[in-house]
Amino acid sequence: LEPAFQFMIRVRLPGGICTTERWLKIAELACAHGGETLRMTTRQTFQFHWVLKQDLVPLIRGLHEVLLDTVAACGDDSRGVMATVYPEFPALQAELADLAKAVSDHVIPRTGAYHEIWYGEERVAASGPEEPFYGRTYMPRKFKIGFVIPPNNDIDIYAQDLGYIAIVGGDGRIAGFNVAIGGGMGRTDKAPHTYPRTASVIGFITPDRLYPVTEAVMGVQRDYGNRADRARARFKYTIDDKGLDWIKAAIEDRAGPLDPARPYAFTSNADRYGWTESDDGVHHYTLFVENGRLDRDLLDRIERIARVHKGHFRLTPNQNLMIAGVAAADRPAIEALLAETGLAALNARSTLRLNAMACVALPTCGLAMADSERYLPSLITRIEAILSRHGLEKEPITLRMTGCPNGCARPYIAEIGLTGRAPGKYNLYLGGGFHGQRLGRLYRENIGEAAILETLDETLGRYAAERQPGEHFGDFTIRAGIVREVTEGRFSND
Ligand code: SRM
Ligand code: SF4
Repeated sequence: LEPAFQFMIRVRLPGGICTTERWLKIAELACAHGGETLRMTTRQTFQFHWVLKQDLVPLIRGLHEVLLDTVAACGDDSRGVMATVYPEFPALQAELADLAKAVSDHVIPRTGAYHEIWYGEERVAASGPEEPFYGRTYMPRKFKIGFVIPPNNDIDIYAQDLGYIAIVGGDGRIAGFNVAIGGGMGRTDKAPHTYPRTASVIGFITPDRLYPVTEAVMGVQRDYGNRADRARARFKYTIDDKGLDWIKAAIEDRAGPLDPARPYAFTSNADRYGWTESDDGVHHYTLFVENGRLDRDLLDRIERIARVHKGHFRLTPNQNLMIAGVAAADRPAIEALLAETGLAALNARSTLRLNAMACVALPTCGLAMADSERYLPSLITRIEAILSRHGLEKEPITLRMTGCPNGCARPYIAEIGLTGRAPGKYNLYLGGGFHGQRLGRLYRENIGEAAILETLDETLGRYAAERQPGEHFGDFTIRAGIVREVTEGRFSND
């Protein structure tokens, strides 16, 4: 008898944009082939879990019916391209989402093998090289691209291999992008040559240079990235090994000089919950979905909205769902459905919970050392009690947990980061920047719940008593000398 292999399937969904038609299909496929559960991810897409081998073909063909696929959702290539969801500037946001899709289409592998394997298509002889950019060996490692419009850093630009920070001109249009390179979160325990790194801003380009610059940056990593040691194969290490100036010069050799970076400022990396109205009079509702997990009940409730909603959905980089593009006249009907289905009540959560994320971890992630998604909700309940004791329940504090040091929920740039070491044991990081601009530092190693709560009680208690007006928790832990600031882009444990 053949073992019943089970798989995780990740969809390619640039910018997290999902039409209602696609939503309904994806939910149907999750119920038919994915254990009646669906996961919205930290890179704005869907993951199916518990997919048995015999369900792979129907699921992938089902996605194809709504013109979706899983190309480059995994592998040593350009991964899911992110784009801000923040609805402040709707026209710019739409432009950005289109660019994210265009860049994604431009840099994904061209191979016809996917079509042959999954859709049963005949092999067509290629007229030139099948992979003009990737060649036979692809990238040394995964490569992640994202687009953002300040002041909200919802996509965590400093965690991307290549980030584009939109600079808006006096005419209200995108004048170009600051280029940020070398962000990444993954590290390995007991391997100090691996570390998270925040991206470095190296210059500014006009929008017409997006393709050549993307190709140049990716090309430099393709040609100079470390192919001997997988643990050091991400772009961040190539930059640190060769030096930022060397890498910048290599990019400019291929794509021409970059202009000096232009000023910009971020204020937060959180989602804005509930209704917002953009300046074009269109409404958007951001719904909190704890850790992005959609069970059958939630899928059924959201389906009722998908059946009447005339706009689209956006998956947010914080694992939440935006019901986007609701015309003023349609808002009462959506509002009524949100109330009737009880979905609106999901947003009535503590500020801490609304600012928290956990990666999947156990039971499906083969790399997990500890629980994350299954554990964080109950840990938050206990931290909420600490916060109310100190009168901090309204204070926005980012908290992120992962089940291993790979950092899939970007914990190293959270104000409180917890990464799994062993069942029930976590490393605790403090001092991360409120809008994702600074790495936290390891504060307590391999501790269990009692020690986590005790440490947070103490540090949050001091924060309540000693903070300055408007001071964020991460900044406070540094000013108060609880942790030393990480001043370099790369994380240091010493
Ligand atoms: Fe991740 C591997 C889940 C975002 C860094 N990640 C995995 C795998 C596929 C485990 C594996 O290789 O066997 C996890 C699947 C678990 C499961 O059961 O579903 C997994 N990663 C996730 C997701 C679903 C977490 C979530 O809760 O949302 C995110 C899916 C993103 C997507 O839609 O494409 C996810 N992973 C990230 C991020 C965040 C980001 O990209 O903004 C990171 C940190 C940024 C970075 O890449 O540096 C991240 N995942 C990793 C790493 C460490 C990479 C490294 O440089 O060392 C691994 C391990 C690996 O690649 O070998 C990994
Ligand atoms: Fe799995 Fe580790 Fe990523 Fe969590 S951080 S999903 S445990 S690889």
